[in-house]
Amino acid sequence: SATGVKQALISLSDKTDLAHLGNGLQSLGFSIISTGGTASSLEAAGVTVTKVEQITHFPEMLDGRVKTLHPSIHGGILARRDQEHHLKALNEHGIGTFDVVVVNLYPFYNKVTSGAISFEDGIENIDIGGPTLIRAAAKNHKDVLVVVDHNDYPALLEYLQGKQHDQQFRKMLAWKAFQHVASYDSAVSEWLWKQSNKGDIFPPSLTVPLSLNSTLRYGENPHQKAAFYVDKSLSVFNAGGIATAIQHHGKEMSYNNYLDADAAWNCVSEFENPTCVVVKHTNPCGVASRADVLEAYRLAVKADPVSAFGGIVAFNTTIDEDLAREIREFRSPTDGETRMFYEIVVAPGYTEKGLEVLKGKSKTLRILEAKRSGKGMLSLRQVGGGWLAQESDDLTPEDIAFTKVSERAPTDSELSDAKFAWLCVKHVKSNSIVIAKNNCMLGMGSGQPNRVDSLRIAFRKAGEEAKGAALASDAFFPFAWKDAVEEACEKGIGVIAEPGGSMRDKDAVDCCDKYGVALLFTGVRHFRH
Ligand code: 93A
Repeated sequence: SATGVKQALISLSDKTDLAHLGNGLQSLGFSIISTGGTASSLEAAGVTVTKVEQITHFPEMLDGRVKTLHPSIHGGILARRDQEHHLKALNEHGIGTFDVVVVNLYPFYNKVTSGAISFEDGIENIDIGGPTLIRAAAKNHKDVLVVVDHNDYPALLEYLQGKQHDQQFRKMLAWKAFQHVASYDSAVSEWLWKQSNKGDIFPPSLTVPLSLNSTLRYGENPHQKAAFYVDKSLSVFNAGGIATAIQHHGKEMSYNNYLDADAAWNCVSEFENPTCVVVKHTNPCGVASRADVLEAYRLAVKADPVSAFGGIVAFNTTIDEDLAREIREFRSPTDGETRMFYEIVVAPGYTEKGLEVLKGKSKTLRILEAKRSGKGMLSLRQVGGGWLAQESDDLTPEDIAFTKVSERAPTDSELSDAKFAWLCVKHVKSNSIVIAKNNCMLGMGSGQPNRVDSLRIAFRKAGEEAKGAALASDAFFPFAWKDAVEEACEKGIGVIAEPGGSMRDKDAVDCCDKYGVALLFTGVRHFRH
């Protein structure tokens, strides 16, 4: 500093590892300046501290709103050490330079997500002085080391001891500092938006605080570099979903693993009864609900054993020892011999024994524990140069009237099959057709550029079992209605559920009446592109 003493400014809300930091800096000959609470903690740890007030000759005022906002502090951080007149100005005013600034902010984020706090309390938890210190130090990182994360204390001390000479260290700290402030401000702005707008989820601009969770081995293909970011938005973080899942076992998650696990988890989370969903390439290829979850599992695999091999298996119930054993041992219905192989198992929980047994299936099997995703989420998808935002598709069969438009009304079991098929079809990529019976998906067709092909694929998978089953179509049957609806009727389907709304609706009704098939209009569709 100007007086030849090295000075460090420390002001921390999160005081993790503070004693270690304070002692480390002190033994390196630093004089330590701190705000009230931090100074007390340092003193308690046996570190000698100068209070900020002794430097500013001002008391902390306005209930702490103004503590460090003073030229004696900010001059000492911002002065350019290579500019004579800067140093001269410091000298004239008796200001010493700071070489190290360690700050973390008021826990605004934790406060506003911890439950009901008043608007006034939220406002008081907006840190002003802290970000100002961080930004000033980060701007002058050439001469000031700025630390915002206690995980960086060891590296800071090593750097000051001359033990590490990373040329980029100062820049990395400055980058991290601005990131820290930026995500802090985005949390504040998101909260304010929510406070001032009645549930409108589309603000005029979006600041999504995305935090790097991990770099991935590669993207969809090995020649694409990839990374995984976690959304730290107030509304999204802690709202469940695959990004916050705990991995108990197995190989690291890949880019495609995240996509598939997300699809499986979202689908299985829709069901109330014990349910198993098998996903391959983001599409459910097997879905079954049963009081006995072991049976649900076997049926979900049997729906399409070829696709299920190497797939993702999701449950909405805790996996206990019996179920784990069944998952471990179950042999492919294709040959009755090969044990089924999966990439991932995901469930809301595991018993101790269940987890142990499942871990024994293979070293690589990824075992995930996830929380049900919240509803009313903002869904974002990238297109070249922009993002599309929409509300998540939260409609369930309970929200929908399955209106009979045919002569014949569906039987109770047909109606229940239609609702089950409808819930499945929502999670299959468009154009999608699902055939289901007795709470079990028998066949599905997905992603075809026309509905007739999807329908043929679904029937091929369902085979003879399609007779008397329910068929759901994510959107109405357009001019090709005749092929599709008639084909379904000819194959012996019992009931069809579709949105309706086509100019040719009447033809579809007439066709169903001709075959005595029950036709239900949902009035809503479930495109998933
Ligand atoms: O109220 S503030 O916005 N005004 C300030 O001048 C100020 N200076 C530091 N908050 C301020 N801080 C914050 O106080 C820091 O960011 C840190 O989180 C906290 C540390 O306070 P204490 O040392 O009293 O526990």
